[in-house]
Amino acid sequence: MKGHEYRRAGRSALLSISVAVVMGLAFTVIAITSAWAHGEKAQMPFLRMRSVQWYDIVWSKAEVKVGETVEITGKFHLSEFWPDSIGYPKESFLNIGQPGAVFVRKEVFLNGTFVPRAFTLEPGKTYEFKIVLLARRPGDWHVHPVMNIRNGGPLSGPGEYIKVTGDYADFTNTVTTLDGKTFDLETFGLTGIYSWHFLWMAIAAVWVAYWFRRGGFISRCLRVAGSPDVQSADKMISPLDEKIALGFLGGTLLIVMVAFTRTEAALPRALPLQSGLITIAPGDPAMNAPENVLVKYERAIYDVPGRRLVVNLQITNNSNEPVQIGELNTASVRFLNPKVMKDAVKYPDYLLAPEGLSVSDEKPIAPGETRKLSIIAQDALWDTQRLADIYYGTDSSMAGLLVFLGQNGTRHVIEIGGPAVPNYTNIGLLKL
Ligand SMILES: [Cu+2]
Repeated sequence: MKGHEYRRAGRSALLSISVAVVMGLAFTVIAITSAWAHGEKAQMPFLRMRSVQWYDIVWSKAEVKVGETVEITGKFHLSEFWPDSIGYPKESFLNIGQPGAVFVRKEVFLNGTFVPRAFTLEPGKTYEFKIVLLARRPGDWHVHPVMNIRNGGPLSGPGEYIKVTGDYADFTNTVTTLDGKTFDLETFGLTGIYSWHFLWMAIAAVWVAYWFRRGGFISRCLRVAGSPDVQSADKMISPLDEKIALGFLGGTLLIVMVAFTRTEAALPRALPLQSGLITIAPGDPAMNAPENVLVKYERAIYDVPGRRLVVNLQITNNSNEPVQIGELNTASVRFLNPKVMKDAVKYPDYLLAPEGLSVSDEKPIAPGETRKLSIIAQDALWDTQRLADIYYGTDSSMAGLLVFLGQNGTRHVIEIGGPAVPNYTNIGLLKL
């Protein structure tokens, strides 16, 4: 290799490093912004409207002390309109979305089954969940239930602030093992973790320094590249180098073997990390019973200038009481019909449109009656929650939960869904 070739190789190496650094910075910035918004808004509307339909979410307390528990309970309906572009929820995991390790997820239940690991969910079914959290760090934290789905990503539910008071120094997280020993997981094994990390870092530093002091890495790499054949390149490594390298290898293996044997002797009863899918018990049969209010989705438009979704439906009331439409819940945004939902609804403000839903014919639907009507979900939340982007979807479709309220207080939660065609001119209501 000639002088200018060395320079060119050096320049391209420098360029690669700069590109890597810039990309690293860019990813860090993206990670920070999405953590700020907890990522929901960054997800495409089809992902949020047609995957996990969270509802009846309750945060048991608005304020807790360090070391106290708080529960998030609720239900979710797994959409029948599950998009093809994301993984089928064969391997799913229920977690929470929080800004760092501010709460410890102590227990999780799905239909009453303890689910510390992954499980399979079935689209079209409704599930009940409970997450028990232990407050760890003082502060005001936004906490969401989150369903992680393999090849589907984290699907976030609504978030609410929980204030944690007290002192982090008081926090303990004790568990009792099967053989009756009690540990504080907050500090258990910490000395070991630090010692092992520092040991390996020290060994690595010596290893790097040993090779680096021979003229750096790039110049040696270029010398190898410039060598006429393999034998002359190999001459750069002396017999002493080889012995030292073997010493490093042998020493490392010896450390691992000795430490492993000692740990085995100290903790003879160790269970492997538990994996595999958990079978969830069937939930309350009422949750998945066939509804006696039938809804046929006819067509929908998303009116872009009006920020509203208009859906034409045909509703048959086979129940024994008159029913009215109270709410449309999609992507955790609740569009309420103020004529039906008269009491104040306790729900995170940033996802609530208290007067967001109107119905073309508000008269209660009588038992036995079939009626065609339009629902109109209109609110600035279509924009602020970036759901208006629905018309950028490759299969421009919506899905959501329609909530009917019976005159005697019965509630019917029914998923509706289908194509939603964008409209760019203000044409008013669709013709029925
Ligand atoms: Cu949040």
